[in-house]
Amino acid sequence: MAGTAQIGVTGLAVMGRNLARNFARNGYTVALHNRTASRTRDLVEQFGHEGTFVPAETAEEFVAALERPRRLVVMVKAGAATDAVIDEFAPLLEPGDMIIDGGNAHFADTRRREAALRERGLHFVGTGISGGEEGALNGPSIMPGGSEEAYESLGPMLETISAKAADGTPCCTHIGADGAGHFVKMVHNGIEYADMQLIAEAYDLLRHGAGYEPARIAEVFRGWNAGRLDSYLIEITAEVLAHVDAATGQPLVDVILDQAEQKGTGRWTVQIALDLGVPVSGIAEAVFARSLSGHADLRAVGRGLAGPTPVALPADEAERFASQVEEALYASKVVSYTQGFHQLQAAGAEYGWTLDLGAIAGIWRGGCIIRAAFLDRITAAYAKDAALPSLLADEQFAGELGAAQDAWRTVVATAARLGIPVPGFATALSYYDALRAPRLPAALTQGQRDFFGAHTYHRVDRDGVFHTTWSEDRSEEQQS
Ligand code: NBP
Repeated sequence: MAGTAQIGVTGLAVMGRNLARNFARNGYTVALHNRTASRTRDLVEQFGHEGTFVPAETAEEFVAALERPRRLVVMVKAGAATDAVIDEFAPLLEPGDMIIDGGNAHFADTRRREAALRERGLHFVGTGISGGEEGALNGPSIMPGGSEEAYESLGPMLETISAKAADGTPCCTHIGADGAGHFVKMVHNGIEYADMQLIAEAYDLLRHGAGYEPARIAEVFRGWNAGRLDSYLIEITAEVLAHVDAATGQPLVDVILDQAEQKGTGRWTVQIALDLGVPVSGIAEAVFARSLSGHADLRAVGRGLAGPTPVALPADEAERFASQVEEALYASKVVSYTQGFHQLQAAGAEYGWTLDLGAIAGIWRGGCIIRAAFLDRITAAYAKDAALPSLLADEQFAGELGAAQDAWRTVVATAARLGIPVPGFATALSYYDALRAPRLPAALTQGQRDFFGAHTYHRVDRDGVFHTTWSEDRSEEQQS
């Protein structure tokens, strides 16, 4: 007998459990399964009243509970566990059935799994899900890859449980074939790293440059949140900075150990950007800044190095500086999104995905950590010109960065003068200036390469490939 559940979730730790509840709360009948059956029973005991659940103890029962074509969501620990679950379930499924991997898989694993399951007539839908446990329950941003055919069957359900943007649009769209969904989720996380790093630098500048205390900085961030920087991350930054530690009476931020951790998706973004040859320097600096913070021994040695001790600016200058920091933060943020979207464009070309970059920005407007008013602007930029080569080629963004650049330069220069590290702000400004430059010193790099390794070069005035015999000051054209 065919099952009745429209969807099933296997893997009922915090993410899977909340996702299953989200489906049930939206009126779907949800089959439940977990390797350790007690988790399944707990869910039904605690939340059974929220909707219609069909608990299953064995894989066979679980598969039998699903209507056809079956939609089976896997929410287990990414990596070997995902392969183990696929190996367990795939033999029980029939052509046309769908396995939806909602974990944080590496997109290359997703491509491998999709290809293998396609051979067996099964759809494998690697799906990026952003928003943590709260998002999983109340509406995440959802980035499904896989085939069009699978999306036709699955998409409406995912759109129903997804977050909604302020204009009511679901934060879910079909991203593209095979691993496209997990790729986009990965870049989303990389951008999140960059956003967080830039905000942290802005805080450091306000603290040690403007000389503001955390409570005052919280106020500044609240003000920024009412403007063009309006976003979840700016909002929570104000909350974190305003928080006072109950045990010591100090600002909590002062008693938190200053060593940041990372889960790996930011690192993947940078690793893959290197493979694709895309400069995502903002994301890379964010990953490196976290790494550096964790090298406690190195930092202990480095504390003795010479440098200026930051002396806060006079009060009247501090206020102007704070508004310049806002401009620098906004401009640097635009650059890190520019770089992230460049990576998406490059991946689309490399892996044959037709990515709708405007729609991708659109589904990050709700549910996820980087949700921000500013994303509407990215959608608008791609709506104007879907083939925009870079976000900085958009007139509006270019105009805003042009208007911000004096402040941006002042902030980076002031940080250097005061000895405040701003790797994110500085690399963003360098990227901007490198794009503006009529000539880059890459010409010299090419000369050096030809000098020591006969790597050849191109000329600006003639076609062809050239090599100079440096000892004889003789340049000759080479056949390529
Ligand atoms: P975990 O990543 O902690 O995984 C625990 C689940 O995996 C349990 O259900 C566990 O079953 C199951 N599992 C493991 Br471990 N090995 C298994 C195996 N060999 N066979 C079958 N099941 C196995 O859970 P989570 O924190 O809920 O995260 C689930 C996924 O969502 C992960 O991929 C994670 O990276 C991703 N995630 C995303 C976000 C986000 O914001 N999008 C946040 C957090 C996590 P058991 O109960 O029997 O041990």
